Amino acid sequence: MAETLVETPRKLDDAVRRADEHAMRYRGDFPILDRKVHGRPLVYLDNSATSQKPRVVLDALNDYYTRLNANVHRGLHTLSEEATNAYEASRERVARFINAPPQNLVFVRNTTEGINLVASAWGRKNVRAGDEIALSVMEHHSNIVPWQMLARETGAVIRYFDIREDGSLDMDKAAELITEKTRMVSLAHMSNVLGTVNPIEAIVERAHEAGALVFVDAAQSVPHMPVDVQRLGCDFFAFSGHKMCGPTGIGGLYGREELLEAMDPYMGGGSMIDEVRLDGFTCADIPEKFEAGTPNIAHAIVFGVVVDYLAAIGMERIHAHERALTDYTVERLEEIEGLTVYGHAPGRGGAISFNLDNMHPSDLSTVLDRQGVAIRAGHHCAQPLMRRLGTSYGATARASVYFYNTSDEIDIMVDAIHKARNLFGP
Ligand code: C6P
Repeated sequence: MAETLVETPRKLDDAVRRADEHAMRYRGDFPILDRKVHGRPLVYLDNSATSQKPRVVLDALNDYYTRLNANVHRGLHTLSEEATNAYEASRERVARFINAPPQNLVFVRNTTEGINLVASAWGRKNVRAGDEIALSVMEHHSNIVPWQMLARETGAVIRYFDIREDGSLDMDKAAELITEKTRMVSLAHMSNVLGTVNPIEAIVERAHEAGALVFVDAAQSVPHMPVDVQRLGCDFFAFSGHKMCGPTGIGGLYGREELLEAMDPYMGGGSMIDEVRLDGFTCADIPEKFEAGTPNIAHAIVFGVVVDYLAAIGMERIHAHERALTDYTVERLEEIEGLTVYGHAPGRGGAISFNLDNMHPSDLSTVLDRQGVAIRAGHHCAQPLMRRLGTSYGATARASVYFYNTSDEIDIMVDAIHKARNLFGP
């Protein structure tokens, strides 16, 4: 490694050493990683909440406003044409990143908006009283509340997959939970609390047999592993740019063509229409039908730069890096007396939740912050899961890694947890 953050005499296995080398190749791309917090080098382990942004993204944003700024799909002047071309070229690149046709990719603000769009625009048209929607107890609130709103409005019933001891989805109940009454199965691809990667292809097979659709909440998977919506076979799929090195306020919603075509618009206004008369309107084609109003042009264009940056690193390599670092993190955390790690499903991803006996996770997070270590503490927008896990404070601490994190940083966090333990007593 070109630079070490702490001196640790630990023997690292080859996979972790490769992950460290990989991280050191890219850390320099992220200016924020050079800053200090409370006089200590920043150790940023809150990547599931939002990732840091590389210089190419910062530069692209500056370049857009410096050189290109104009509204899209409206003007005939040069700037507007160039901005429109860049916006649509970015759609193509982002769509290619998940192996979707560009017209099937709607630019949305984030995963939350993608789920709300479908729960509202598809749900109101297709869900009736007594119909069922299947979710799981590990879902983020963004993949629970929009469906609960739809259920309230329509009289539909929501049923939940449980989890097994290791935090994996309990598939034994799949036949009971997905029946001919089920209209939609909506699941996280990767849990933001347990790191569990759910068996989407098996769910899709079961759901389609029963005549139900599948929505994949991919907020935590797209940034961290290769994904191919056509291979998954899902019907809808949503993700957020800010968790994958992009800016906030831009994300993607993929939907199968015939479903998007058949759906009514989510919002009305400029850009989503073909024609408006005093007695009514007709809609634009997909995906514009779902992009009412001036979109987040700058960030949509930068999203294309983001996926090119990640593709150049290689999603397989990012995934391998994080698998090695996740195993290392879990192993090191479990050396700490009185510490419980939640989630041991095989192939789990790098959102690693844990609790120390007799210490509120917020206190732990505050002590770690004093050492320059940023983790998240709280319910992680997954209160039903906190209850299901029986966490003492309805909360956990969570470290979440990305491809720029090293084992040295994990060691710094572990040392800081030991300090917190000494401070608050065992
Ligand atoms: N989870 C976390 O710290 P938005 O806010 O729309 O970009 O993403 C929502 C969302 C949906 N599903 C899953 C599985 C998620 O993890 C998130 C965001 C962040 O865990 C913020 S609460």
